[in-house]
Amino acid sequence: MSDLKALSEAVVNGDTKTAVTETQRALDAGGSAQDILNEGLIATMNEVGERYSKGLIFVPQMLRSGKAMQECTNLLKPFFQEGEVTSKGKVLIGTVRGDLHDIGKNLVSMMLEGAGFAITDLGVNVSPEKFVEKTREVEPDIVGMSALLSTTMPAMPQTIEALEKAGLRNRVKVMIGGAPVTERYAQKIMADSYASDAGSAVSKAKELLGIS
Ligand code: B1M
Repeated sequence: MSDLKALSEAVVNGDTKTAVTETQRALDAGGSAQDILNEGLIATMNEVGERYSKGLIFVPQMLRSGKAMQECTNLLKPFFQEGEVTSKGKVLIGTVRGDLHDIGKNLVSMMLEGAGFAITDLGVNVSPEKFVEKTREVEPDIVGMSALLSTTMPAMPQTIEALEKAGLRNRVKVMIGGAPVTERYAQKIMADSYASDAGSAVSKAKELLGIS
């Protein structure tokens, strides 16, 4: 899809206005929202990460790219809304303590919501105590945790432990994800499920609750 090149460039440059225009242009040209998301946006954020790793860009540029991506994702949201909310189950989701990355977590929320789950999104930098408090209040079927930093991954087992101590662990399924997280890590910390991307988060969530 050559049209997505301009979108990708705009996201890399943190040019939100052009990125949004290009997203709309791609949709108007009949592009699928899924392709625009995967090829135009997610792939571009990986490129942004590589540029940051190589020292070609710095945190402010990364932040601008993130903002551009979020705005474009908002435009795509209606295309992923198919199911009837609340019919599938309740998901409490957040990015773990110390971690401010929310683009992936927001995509997972968007896809789950589109598939019919009711979402309570706790945002970023969510402490184990907050997860516990909200689990009591919301009574979710699934607690979802996202982490993008290797340094914040330990907050996942800490949250699971906090749920255990509060006597809530056996009332919920725990799903985890985020770029540094692996299936193996999920098994190690005794999470119930791991999803590598937003699409598989939906199938894993359904699997966890035994629905098709
Ligand atoms: Co940061 N950052 N960042 N960053 N950032 C990474 C993660 C990094 C890999 C960049 C790099 O070095 N190449 C690196 C982490 C290294 C590591 O720990 N291994 C890094 C760093 C170092 C940092 C700072 C420490 C930089 C600094 O300050 N010196 C700092 C930390 C701040 C903090 O959190 N305390 C920081 C800050 C930021 C910004 C704020 C500027 C910005 C975030 C903006 C925002 O989120 N609102 C930012 C960004 C944009 C990135 C990169 C470039 C892009 C992340 C992203 O949005 N990807 C990232 C590089 C990269 O990932 N390649 C990087 C797109 C998104 C769709 O993918 O989040 O992986 P992802 O989500 C996927 C899956 O992982 C999965 O589904 C999603 C959709 O398919 N998934 C789940 C995610 N959560 C899930 C939960 C589930 C299931 C699946 O179940 C519940």
